[in-house]
Amino acid sequence: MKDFSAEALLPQFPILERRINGRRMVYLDNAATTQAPLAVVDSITGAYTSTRANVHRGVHTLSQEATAAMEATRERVRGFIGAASTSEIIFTRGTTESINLVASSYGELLEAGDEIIVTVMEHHSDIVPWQILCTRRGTVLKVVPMRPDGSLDLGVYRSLFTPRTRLVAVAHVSNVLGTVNPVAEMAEIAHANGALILVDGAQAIAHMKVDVAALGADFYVFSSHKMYGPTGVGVLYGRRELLELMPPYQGGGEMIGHVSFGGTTWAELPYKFEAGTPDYIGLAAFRTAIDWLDSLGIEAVAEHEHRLLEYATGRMTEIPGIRIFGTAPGKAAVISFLIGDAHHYDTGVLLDHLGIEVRTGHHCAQPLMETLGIEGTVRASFAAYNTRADVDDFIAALQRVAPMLQ
Ligand code: C6P
Repeated sequence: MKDFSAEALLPQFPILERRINGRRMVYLDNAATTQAPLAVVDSITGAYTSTRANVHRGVHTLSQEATAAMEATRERVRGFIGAASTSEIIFTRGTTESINLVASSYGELLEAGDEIIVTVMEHHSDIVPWQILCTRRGTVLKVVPMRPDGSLDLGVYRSLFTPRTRLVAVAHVSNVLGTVNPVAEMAEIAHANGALILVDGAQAIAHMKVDVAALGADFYVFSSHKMYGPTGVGVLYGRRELLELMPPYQGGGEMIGHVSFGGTTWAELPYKFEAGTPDYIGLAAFRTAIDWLDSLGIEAVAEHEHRLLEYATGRMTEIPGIRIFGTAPGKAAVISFLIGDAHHYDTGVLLDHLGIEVRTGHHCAQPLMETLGIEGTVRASFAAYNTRADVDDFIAALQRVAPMLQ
């Protein structure tokens, strides 16, 4: 494993030098968006100042360079997640669009009465597209419950399959609980029952090694902005045989073979699913983000984040009145909590006064909140550049605000 020092990364993130309300900022909202290192910012600036031209449309040098930069990212993503071919890497606007693409396109192959299984801890992005599909095609949604610690009940999961089950959609890591779901085992069970599995990797991809083949994922989706990359770009990995069967998601430029009023044919994969001008500059910079993350060593990052998680969790339990939601073994570095009966929003505002940037609310997981019997939580989430000093400041701030709220 590579040597790792979060402190050594800090000069690459000028934003982390910001002061908020006169205090040193501690950025603990990484599950929402991670910050981007200077290398990524430079890559974006470099593209704007030297290679900005539309992709796949020109014979001219600039267009060819822009195209090559974007296609190099496709190959980088392929290698990063262990996909067999760049045909299986579809560029999208992010996790949300990737799931909507599958629900919309693969959904066309489903019939009324076909069943889709999701879990109670899914993000709205992995619930609502399936609900829309159910309304459109008469498919049926089933929900896997969880145990009190926030782990999935696989016994119930197994029992939900019927001959009509077509697809399972599950978060690799819960954005609220930090639970790391056993997706490889879930994939095996799905496949044994003749169903496919879509894995929402939004919260996993920057925090653990992901190999789509080892996981047995038929689809795997994620966003660049949660992995130190630009906003507005993301990935749908899909097994080639499935993508071949699926109809286009959107029509427009680049996704066609030939257009005529007598009938139109589709482009080869992956372009069949990439209508219109993509965010090619963001996509080029996305490769820089992957290079950067890879250079740290994802295992080293994971170990660092786990140490912070353990340290922060241990120190939080010293504070009277704190309730932590999600305690499954092996959980990722996300801590959702409440202080007594205080509203999550009040806690978030007070922490912000002290320079601590955490997320509050339902985290786009309202069905999970309903299950927990709460409206929302305060959530601290860690990334490679967070330090023990960040945790110390966070704990000191909690020690100050907790008595005010109870
Ligand atoms: N969760 C959070 O603060 P997009 O917005 O498309 O990049 O990602 C959506 C999404 C899908 N699945 C999971 C598990 C997620 O965590 C998210 C994004 C952010 O938790 C914003 S709500």
